[in-house]
Amino acid sequence: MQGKIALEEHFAMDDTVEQSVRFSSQKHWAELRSRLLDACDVRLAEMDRHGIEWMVISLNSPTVQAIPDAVAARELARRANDALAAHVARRAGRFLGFAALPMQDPDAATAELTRCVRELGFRGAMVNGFTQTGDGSGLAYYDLPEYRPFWRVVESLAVPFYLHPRNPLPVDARIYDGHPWLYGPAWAFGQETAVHALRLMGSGLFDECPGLRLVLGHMGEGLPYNLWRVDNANAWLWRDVGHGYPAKKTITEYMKENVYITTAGNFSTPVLKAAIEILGEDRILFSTDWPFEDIADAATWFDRAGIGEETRRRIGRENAAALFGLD
Ligand code: GRE
Ligand code: ZN
Repeated sequence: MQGKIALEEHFAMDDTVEQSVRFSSQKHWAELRSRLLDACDVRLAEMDRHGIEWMVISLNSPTVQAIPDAVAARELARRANDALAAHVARRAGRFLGFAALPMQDPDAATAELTRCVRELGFRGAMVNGFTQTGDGSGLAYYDLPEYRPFWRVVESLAVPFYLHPRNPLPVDARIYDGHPWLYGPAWAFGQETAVHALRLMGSGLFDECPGLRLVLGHMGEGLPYNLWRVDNANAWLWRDVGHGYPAKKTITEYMKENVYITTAGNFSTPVLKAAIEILGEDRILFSTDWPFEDIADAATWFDRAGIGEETRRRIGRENAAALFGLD
């Protein structure tokens, strides 16, 4: 399919690229590193070869979210966003930007997103999970009340917020002790991000901000498959014993009304078909997760998946075009 739009697509800067080394084998690191640092040429050639017209680019993970010092986080976010804006400007018509945000300080995050959208033309934010605070052991999840003014501004700017994975801190991940393969994309990323998304939905955030749009990668981090069970349990458990679910609707309703999922890094046709059936084809967006995944793998799979041409056009382009106001 020609004209695809992809939106979980990463780059790195010289001082953030090393954070991705742990996700690579030694054999592949030189290539992954150069693809992360490549602003343009390799990326664009891959896009041309595989029918991707637009790529929304974002900084690698966890970077800004792993800096407990709010001032340092603000400076890195600003520098990354300025660098990304320069890349995007060089390829107008092909590249768009997602802002990195210093969530350590909700006011600074609000100001940076506003600057990125209004002055740099960015189309939303990509935030790498919880933010570390204090001495680095503090965790901020964005359902906390201090983030509500931030969310109201995201809603009013009418841009999506992409919640991207990061690993849990080791102290919070004893279940993975002795099984390091479970960290990262194999399991921990999805587990961490799914729970964060559930916190956002269950907090009532989307009742207060009904126009807010959240994006989850990796086919929804496992959530579509489990929605029935989450809502079923919640329907009879929460009411009389105070389960801390102030939200007005079910998780399924928020997933269908406020959340988009992308195909980034999850190229399984049965999973895609289940997601279409559970959420509807208008909630799903094509992405690759370059350069942690190959554009060729993502696009070859997607272009051939047995979902029908009209559905393919919606997921491959039209849903994202509508979300970003592109066509
Ligand atoms: C990602 O950003 O999506 C990612 C990583 C590291 C490994 C795999 C992966 O940052 O998908
Ligand atoms: Zn990613």
